This record gives sequence, structure tokens and C-alpha cells, in this order.
Amino acid sequence: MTTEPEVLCRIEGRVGRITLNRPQALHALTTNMCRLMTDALLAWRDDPGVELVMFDHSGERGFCAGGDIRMLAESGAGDGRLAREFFFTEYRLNDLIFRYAKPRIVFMDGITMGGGVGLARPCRFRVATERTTFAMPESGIGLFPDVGGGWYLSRMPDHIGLWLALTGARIKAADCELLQIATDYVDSSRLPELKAAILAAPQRTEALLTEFEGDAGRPTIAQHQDEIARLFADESLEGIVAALLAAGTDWAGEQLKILATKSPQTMKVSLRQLKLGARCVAFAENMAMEYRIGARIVQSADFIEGVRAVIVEKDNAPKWSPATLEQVTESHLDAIFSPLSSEEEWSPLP
Ligand code: QUE
Repeated sequence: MTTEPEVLCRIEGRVGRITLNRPQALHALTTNMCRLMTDALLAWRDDPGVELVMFDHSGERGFCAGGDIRMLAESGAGDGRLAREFFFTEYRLNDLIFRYAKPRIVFMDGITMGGGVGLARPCRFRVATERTTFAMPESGIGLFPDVGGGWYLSRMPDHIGLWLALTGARIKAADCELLQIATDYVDSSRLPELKAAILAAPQRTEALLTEFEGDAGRPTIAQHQDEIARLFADESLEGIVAALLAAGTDWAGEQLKILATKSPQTMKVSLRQLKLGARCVAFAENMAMEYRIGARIVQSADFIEGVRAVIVEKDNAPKWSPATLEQVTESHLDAIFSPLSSEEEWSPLP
């Protein structure tokens, strides 16, 4: 019996092509997939035959749902070694794509969440389609918006990145363009033709994208941008909740209902992560911070409970601990963000 690799890495013409190939799990990333992609990117870095790197996925459903959450939770419930190994490997890959000297193009044709965002966002050309659904949904499972969320989300205008992190809101292509999550919009029916044209002439990628550019429609976030800017501006989460309560609009009420279902620990971690990420000068500095958080959070009660409630048993009724925002103290957060021992700290690929 032959088993297909979880990610296909090959050279087509002058393009290094990486196709996620774990369709039964919506291409959720495993440590093995991250290693395969890293090895290919390192081999192509100095290969003059490779001009462009292309990321896409096999089959019809979504680009990438995130990470192998069940494995992470099982590991986290034990010694956490495999979970830390996954984050270490995944963040090195995120950082490698970020500083890669050759152009990268990604097709976010469908679900692009969590770990998928970590692959897509550092690409130079980021193509959305009418099937694109973007989110950082980790607050719903007691994880945190990693893979560079501290860097990218904190650099979005009007606190929209914080809103995405706290609520896990799902957004479509036009919003992705507004937030520069996507650089281009192409109707999914035209992707086969566009990909073939790029594979035949990678040096024409930018012109081809202009030629194939479609209309993503109106961004829905625009309607709420002023409200997000005003209501998600406070320095503290308690302040943000108070602002939403005081606003008294339907939209603010909906946001409060959503936040009431999310992990208080994750929400406070996310706020501090974005504050620190905004101040990072190098992307790798942000990733080292996120690795510290990940190493702790993966063994926390909330992550184990969140995966149980949302992914495994699907009762969608997680019991968070600490149960309220007030109970998540600054000293609890200090422990999550504190440096690891020097052997354990994250470092970029040499
Ligand atoms: C938060 C997450 C993930 C999630 C749901 C969340 C995540 C992830 C998946 C997922 C979805 C479908 C699959 C699969 C995994 O869901 O990271 O294998 O088939 O991978 O609320 O972070």
C-alpha cells in the first residue's frame, strides 16, 4: 500500500510548489508537514531553477483549518513534549517564509484559519476567492492567536486585529483585502487557468494577478470599523467589556455575547500578546514570545477543556478556569509570558 504524503513539494517549471494534502483534516498542520515544507523551502532557497514558491491545497475543501489540535491537546494533557516540538517547528517555518528571499504566492481558496494563516500571511501574493473564510478562532478552544498573530494582528488599523483575536470572527474576501490579509481577489473558477499561467511564466505573476483580478464585493467590516475602533481601544479587557456594555447598540450586545463564550485566559493573553507584538522590531522576536506562551498554554486547563468541548465531544459548553476575566491576574499572565530556560527558548532557523 502506498500512502500519499501529507504535503506535496515539487518543482514545476521554475516554480517550487507546495500543496497541502491532508484533506480528511482540512489540511490541518502536523509536525511532519511543517518539516516537509521547511526542507523544501531550504532546498529551493539556493536553487537558481526556482523563481517563485506557490502554496495551495489538494481537493475542494479549504486551504488549511489550523493545526493538529487533537494531538496538541493529548500531548498537553501529558508532558507536552510533542506539542512544544510542533510549535517550535511550525514557528520556524512561519519565520522562514517571512524572511524568504524569493516571492511566495498562496491561494487561500476556502477555510484559512490559525496555522493556515501562519503560512499564508508572510507570502508576498495572497489570493482570496469567494470561498475564502479567514479567522483566528483560538479563543474558542482556550489556545491563543499564534503563528505571528502578535505581529500581524497588532499592525491592523483601528484595533480590528484585537477584535478578530478576541471574538474569533470569520471574515470573507473583501474584508481580507481591506485588512491586507489578501493582496488579490480571483474567482475560484479561474484558479486553474491562473495557476497554469503562473507555472508557465512565474516572472509574470504580478501582471497575471492584475489580469485575473475579480470583484470581491463590499467589505462588511467597514460598517463596524468606527465602533471597533472606539470599543476595543481600552488598555484592559475589563475596560473593553465596560465600553461594549455602555455602547448599548445591537452590534455591541452581540460582541458581548460572543466574548462571554470565549476563554478569559486566552482573551487576556491575546491582549498582552498584541501589545508586546506591536513593539517587536523583528518578526523572530515576536515568535520567541509566542513560543513561550504556547509552551505554557498547551498544558493549561483551558486548552484541554476547550478541545474537549469544541473538537472532541462537540458539546460546545467549555467550563473555563479561571472562569472570569477578573480571576485572570497579572501575575498569572506574567508566568505565561516569562522566559523559558535557555535550552528551551525558541530560535529561528540558522
Ligand atoms: C480553533 C482552532 C482550530 C479549530 C477550531 C478552533 C484548529 C483546527 C481545527 C480543525 C478543524 C477541522 C478539522 C481539523 C482541525 O479547528 O486549529 O482537523 O478537520 O485545526 O475553534 O485553532
